[in-house]
Amino acid sequence: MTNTNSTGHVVDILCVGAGFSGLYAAYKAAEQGWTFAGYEKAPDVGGTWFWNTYPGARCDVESIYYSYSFSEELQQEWTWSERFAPQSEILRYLNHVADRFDLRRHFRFDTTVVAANWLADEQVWELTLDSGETRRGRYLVAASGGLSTPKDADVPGMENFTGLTVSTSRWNISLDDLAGKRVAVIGTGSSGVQCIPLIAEVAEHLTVFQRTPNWVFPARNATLPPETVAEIKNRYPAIREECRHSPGGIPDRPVTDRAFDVSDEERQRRYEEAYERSGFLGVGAEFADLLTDRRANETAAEFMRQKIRQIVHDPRTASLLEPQFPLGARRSCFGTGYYETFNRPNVSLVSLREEPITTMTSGSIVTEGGSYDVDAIVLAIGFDAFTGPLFALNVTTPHAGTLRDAWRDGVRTYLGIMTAGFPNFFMVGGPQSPALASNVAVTIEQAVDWIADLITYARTTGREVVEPTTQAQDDWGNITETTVNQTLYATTDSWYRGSNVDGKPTTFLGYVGGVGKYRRICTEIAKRGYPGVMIG
Ligand code: FAD
Ligand code: N01
Repeated sequence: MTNTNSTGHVVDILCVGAGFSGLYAAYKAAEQGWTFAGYEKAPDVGGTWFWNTYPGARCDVESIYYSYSFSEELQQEWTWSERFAPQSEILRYLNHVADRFDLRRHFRFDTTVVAANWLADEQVWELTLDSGETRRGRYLVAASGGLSTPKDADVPGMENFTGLTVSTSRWNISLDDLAGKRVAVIGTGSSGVQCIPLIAEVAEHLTVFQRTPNWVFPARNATLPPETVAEIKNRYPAIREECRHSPGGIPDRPVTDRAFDVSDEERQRRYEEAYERSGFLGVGAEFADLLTDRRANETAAEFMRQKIRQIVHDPRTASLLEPQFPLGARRSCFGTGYYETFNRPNVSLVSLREEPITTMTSGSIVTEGGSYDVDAIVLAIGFDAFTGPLFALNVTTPHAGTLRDAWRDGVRTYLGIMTAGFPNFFMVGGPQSPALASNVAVTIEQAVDWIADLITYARTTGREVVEPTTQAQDDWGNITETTVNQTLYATTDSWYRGSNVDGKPTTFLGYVGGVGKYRRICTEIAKRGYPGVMIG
């Protein structure tokens, strides 16, 4: 069970990535008695929580749910300090998990996988590492993350700027380095929304360059009192079970009535209550039809726009901050003092819709409307989601070619876990899985368990090679498309659809039917002996 396989030696499981997914894959392999060799480009475990160390980084799914459920001992001994733990605490947790279950020894760090080739004659995967060494294994698990490849800095003129430049997803400075400086933040998704208020506190002046305003709900973070922690620990198994069978991977708050089933006053009252509650079951989930009916959605959207106008003093700034796309149709943001930040005298907002960036000089950002002198630029421009890290693996088989070729017109998967033409290749939290719109920790555990069950099933019948049929894959593609087309997600461009990256095919990258329903589908398939999978 050690990560020492040399060329020629074949381990059971090769794995890329040592975040939430890779760590659980290593745990599972050890439990099954399988040999496992994991590779991680970072110097340590943590994945997302290793790389995204920008000020204000924290989860927005409550930590008591956004954590592993596989070990009762682990969930009893670990205590989350806050409702939404900061990045440093989540990283500490993942390090604790690695140590607690002795997982670190299964990974080689500071090692990037640059190619993965299926050797059809030998029926093994061969990884090429950045050192030039090769490693072989029967199964390849891409635990490489959905949001692990930063988007290229596609802002005009970046190469001219000679001041400090830092990206939220590869943060390598301290907040103090921005103290007293004229700072620009480009991007107002979840990362921008979390760091903007903190940068504003130290910068001499902060200019926020916003292209699309997003919906920002108050995070309402708080420390977790000991009695709440005790109560959770008491009920943890039941809470986890609820998460597994819920729509979003968090305990559900089922609503059946629709926005126009109630009076205007009642609707307003309920939105107010939901706004105080916040979280993923806040305003956007107050009525059953908010993500399927545009008129219904507009009632919630207008409620939130009013909040923005109430908070932000300058009417023009408030109006620039008001999103115009349906509430929740992109990944919503959860902020602490976000809108309030725009009332500070040292903060200004530039709408890139009104004045796009044309170029930069050594010390300024030039837009169609003017020039802004800055000492530092913070890029919060997001990720090449899902396909970015997968394509970088150069996964190739003799008959299907590269994954990039196979998915030239858009992603094609079976359950978001496998893909036709690529035997013994698995993705954890992959595209077309519920990872995009759920508590990802739940989806990760479920995917790893399902993969392990499939391998075990194949092996107990004396077989080693598993690959989905194109029919099963097409069927899954149709299910994900049909499901999303019933929602307002389908109406809006964002990384959810791949439209944030130039040239990327715009297919929706997730299954939005809910983690509970997805689990039922996957379990049923397993019970029926994996009818969509060729096992040989
Ligand atoms: P990652 O954590 O991304 O780990 C993948 C690892 O693979 C990385 O360490 C990477 O270096 C490594 N890797 C990739 N390619 C290679 C290669 N070729 N060679 C070697 N190593 C490679 N989800 C939630 O559910 N709730 C949240 O609150 C939440 N907050 C988030 C906050 C931020 C700032 C971000 C960016 C994402 C957040 N997410 C959240 C999504 C988050 O990515 C997942 O929850 C989860 O951390 C994914 O774990 P993972 O192990 O699958 O991938
Ligand atoms: O990235 P994003 P993110 N010029 O793609 C703008 C998770 N996460 O890192 O929308 C100017 O959402 C872009 O504008 P537009 C979460 O799942 C969670 O913030 O393309 N602007 C947008 O405003 C999240 O959804 C947390 O018009 C440019 C922003 O940059 C996902 O990660 C925290 C630009 C990018 O927003 C990604 O979030 C952080 C350009 N060339 C991340 N290119 C939690 O809170 C892009 N933009 C748990």
